[in-house]
Amino acid sequence: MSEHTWWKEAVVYQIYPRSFNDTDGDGLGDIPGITERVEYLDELGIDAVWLSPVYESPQYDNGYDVADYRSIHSEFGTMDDFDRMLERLHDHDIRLVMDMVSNHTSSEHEWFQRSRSNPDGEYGDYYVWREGDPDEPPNNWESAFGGSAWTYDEEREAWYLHLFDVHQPDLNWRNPAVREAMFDTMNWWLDKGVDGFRLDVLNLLSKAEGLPDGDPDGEWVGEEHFVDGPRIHEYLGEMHDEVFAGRDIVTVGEMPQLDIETAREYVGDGPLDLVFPFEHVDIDFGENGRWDIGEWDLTGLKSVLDEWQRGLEGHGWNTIFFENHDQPRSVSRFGDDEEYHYESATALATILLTLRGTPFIYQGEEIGMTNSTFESLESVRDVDTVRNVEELIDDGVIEDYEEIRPVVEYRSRDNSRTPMQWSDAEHAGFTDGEPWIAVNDDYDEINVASEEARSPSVLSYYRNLIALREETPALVRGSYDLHLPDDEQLYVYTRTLEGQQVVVAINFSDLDRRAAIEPLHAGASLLASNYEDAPDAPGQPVEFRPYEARVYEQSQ
Ligand code: TEU
Repeated sequence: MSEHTWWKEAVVYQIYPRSFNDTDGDGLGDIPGITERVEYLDELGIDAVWLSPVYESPQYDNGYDVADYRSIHSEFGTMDDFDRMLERLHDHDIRLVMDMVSNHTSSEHEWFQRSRSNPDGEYGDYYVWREGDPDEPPNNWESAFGGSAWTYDEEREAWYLHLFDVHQPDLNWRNPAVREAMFDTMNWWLDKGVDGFRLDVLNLLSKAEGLPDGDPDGEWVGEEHFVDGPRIHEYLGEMHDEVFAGRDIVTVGEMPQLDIETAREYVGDGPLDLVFPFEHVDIDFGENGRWDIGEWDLTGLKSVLDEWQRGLEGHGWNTIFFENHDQPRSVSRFGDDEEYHYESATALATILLTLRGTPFIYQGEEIGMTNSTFESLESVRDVDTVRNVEELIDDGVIEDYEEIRPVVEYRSRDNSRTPMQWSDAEHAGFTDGEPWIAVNDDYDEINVASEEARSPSVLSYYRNLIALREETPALVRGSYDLHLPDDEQLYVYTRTLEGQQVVVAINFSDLDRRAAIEPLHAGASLLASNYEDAPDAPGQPVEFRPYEARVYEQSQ
């Protein structure tokens, strides 16, 4: 962990550039589109932007397949555009966190091209190659996007590993030259003035010696040999020393399959400031995993979040998030995107902005954007969804798309990738052209302009709560305690710091509820609520309406 800790006080906003704001009419968001909206970000009150990849890329995985780490994808703009955006953000005291993809590159990256054409050359050992029978992959590892993690390359006459798409070959981190090349790249961006990195699938860099078969019944076949692998701490230690040390930056490792014990090794005295775990957003997986919908309940959600809150207290620092570009929309998933859209979106905002940790808001979450509809597989753009659905059909698990459509509309990453809804103009004011993915049908109701005109609105609630967090030390640094852990409806916790105590009490359900909120004193005063007529002083028992959230302050 670095000695600079501005990121503990920061609220971060994630921009998925492809879907944020298009200024040149090609239907794809761009960097000038971000620059144009810096005032909007400033008004929201956020302190940093995490920008999903904008590097040159063939875009098979929307930029997570990088073809050149030091140039900007032309559809997004130029390096001059980037510099202007960075300057504008900094003028507004907003920091910029880049997304660094270091586990794999695009197959169009020059390194891969040279690696496949010349096994004995400088780049020959840059990727994970295995020779052998072209009909028999080297092991049974699976790609996160479905199917084998290996593809046979006719040119090199060898197999290469790709834990994600076939166009995303895994780098060979055992090779010191690969590590040096990635560290150089990262230093290059930091020297340019960016303020940190979100590091893509960072705990997958180290693959087990000999690449042994994984448990064929595992959730992600092979994971025991590449998640938190044997040399991961060595690699991240080096990364820390070569890149992060002595800089005033933030580092966030994205870490699939991470548990709390392992997380403690990465943050605190470990090499990173923050990690993104996924346990809390995996609670609604079904019996057959991600492409199946399972039941979730509030006690389950509270218990996972509580475990992370307590598990890192006094040791490291949490990230708090419900959405990103890989997750469906939280109001559709955990809330009620119809009858209680405003109430449940703001109840979620309350949790996001008052738990202990650095909150990450994903674009559109602050206006309560919802899951979309995908009528056919042709309307789906996400490589993860398309490949997995095709595999389920090929394997005979499902007959056709229609059978899995409800799951896609619940879970697909495309749900969060539909264009940002700025207004009720054509294409939600996102583009003058044809958007690369269809705009959500509800854009005429849910959009920034209408949120700005309406009071109260999800957007105004976000603005208020971000400001409140900023001016309330207990909400940032305060210790955390959960109350009523077994209550199926109420989410109640306190944040306490040097005599100041904040009590957060939320009725996370669509039913009324009357309950005594034990930690609340008679002298408490209301700081925020998503119901305008919530009383300033709490009478006991408290009467909650559906999804009512209240934040009180009291002396302690
Ligand atoms: O995601 C990593 C990851 O494991 C998942 O969140 C993944 O998106 C999916 O749900 C499959 O299990 C990161 C990026 O955030 C994602 O957009 C990329 O597709 C992926 O890595 C590969 O770079």
